[in-house]
Amino acid sequence: MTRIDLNSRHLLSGLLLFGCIINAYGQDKSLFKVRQQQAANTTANAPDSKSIVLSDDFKKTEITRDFISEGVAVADLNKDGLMDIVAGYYWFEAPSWKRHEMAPSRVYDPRKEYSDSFLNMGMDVNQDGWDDVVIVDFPGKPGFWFENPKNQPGQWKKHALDDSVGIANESPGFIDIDGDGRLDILCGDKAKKQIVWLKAPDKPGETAWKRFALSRENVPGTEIFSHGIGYGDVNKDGFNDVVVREGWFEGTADKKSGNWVFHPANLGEPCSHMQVLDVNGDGKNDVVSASAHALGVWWHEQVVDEQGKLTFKTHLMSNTTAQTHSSIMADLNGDGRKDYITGKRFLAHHGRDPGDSDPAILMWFEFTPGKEPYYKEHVIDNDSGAGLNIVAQDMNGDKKTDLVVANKNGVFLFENKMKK
Ligand SMILES: [Ca+2]
Ligand SMILES: [Ca+2]
Ligand SMILES: [Ca+2]
Ligand SMILES: [Ca+2]
Repeated sequence: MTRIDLNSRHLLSGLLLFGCIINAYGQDKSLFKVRQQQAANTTANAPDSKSIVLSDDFKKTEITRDFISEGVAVADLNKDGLMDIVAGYYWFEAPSWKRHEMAPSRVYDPRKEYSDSFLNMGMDVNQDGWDDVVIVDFPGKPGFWFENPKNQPGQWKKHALDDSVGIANESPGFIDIDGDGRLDILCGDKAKKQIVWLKAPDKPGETAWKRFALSRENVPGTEIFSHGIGYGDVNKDGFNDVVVREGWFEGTADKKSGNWVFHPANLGEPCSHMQVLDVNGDGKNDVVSASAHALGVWWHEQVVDEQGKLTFKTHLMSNTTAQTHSSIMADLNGDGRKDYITGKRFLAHHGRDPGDSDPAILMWFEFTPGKEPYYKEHVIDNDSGAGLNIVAQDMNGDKKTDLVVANKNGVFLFENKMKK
C-alpha cells in the first residue's frame, strides 16, 4: 500500500468518524441511529449495507411538485381514451397533465400540514359510464366520493360514503371483498372497533355504500391510527382472511356475519398494507409488511410451532428506506409473478420520525420462491417516494404496469420501460 493510499484511508476514516459524531449528536432522528438500534435489536439477517443504485427501468414524469394529496388514483375522467391522474381534489389531464379542480382545495405545506386526502380510488361508483373519484380523508373520518360531471363545467358533486363509517386503520384496502367485480373498502370501523368492509354500490344509478362487519367488535387493528391490515388466504382453506399485525381473522363464506374468529399471532411492527403470499415457496402463505413510521420491510414466514399452532417468524428484507406507509402487489417485470412495491412517505410526520426527511425512495421487490433469500430489491427513484396508496396500472397502453404516486413531494408518474 502506498503512502498516499494510507493517507487517504486515514482521511476517509476521520471523515467517517466525524460524520458519525455529527450524526450521533446532531441528528437524533437519522436513519443512522435507527439502523444502529435495529442492528443491535434484531436477530434477522439484515442485508449488507450497500450503496443505493437506481435502476433505469422506469421513466419518471413530475406531474407537480405541489403537496396536494397523499392518495392517488387513475381513471379516464374526460373519456378521451387516455388515463388521467387524480390526486385529492385535483385531476391531471393526459397527455399534457393540465390541472383541473374537482372542488376547492389548495397546496399544503409539507413540513407543517396534512392534506384532506389520504387515499384515492378511481371507479364508476354510480355506473353511469363516467369514472368517479373516491377519497379516504384523515384517519377516523368518513370517506366520500366525487361524482363525475361528464365534461360539464363546475364543481363535482360530493357524496358521503354511507353509512358514514369513520374509516380506521391507516392502510384501508381497495379490495373486491364479495367478488362482484367492484372494488370495496376494507377498514376498521372507528366507532365499533370492528373490521368491516364498505360495499361499493352494485346497481346502476345506486349511490349508497353499505357497511358489513367481518369481525366482532373491539378487536385489534381497528383503532383510528392502527397501522397494518391486509386480505388473503392465510390458512389456505379457500376463504380469504384478514391480517392485522396482532394476528388474523379467519374468513368464512359469509362476509356479512361479523363473527370471523381472531387468531392472535405476532406479525411484527406497525406497518402499511399487509400482503399475503408464499414468499419462500414452501406451500404456506406468508405475510409481507413494511414499517409505516420507522425502518424496515419484512416477510413473516408462516411456521407451525411445537403445539401445532400456526405462527410467524419475522425476517428483515430491507432497511433501505424508512416510513414505507403504503404498498401494493403488481407484476412489474412481466414474469407472471406479482412483485411488492413500496416507497417512503416523505415527511410523513413533517420530519419528526426516524429517517422522516431522508431521500424519498420508491422501490420494488421481486420474489424468488425456493431460492434464498427469496427476494431481490430494486430502487426506482430517490426523489419521490410514495404516499398512503400506490397505483400500479398500465397508463400508456403498452401493456406494462406503470406506477403513480402522490405525497408531500408532489405527484409522479413512472412509466415501465422494462423488457420482458
Ligand atoms: Ca382522459
Ligand atoms: Ca359515474
Ligand atoms: Ca382462509
Ligand atoms: Ca411460505
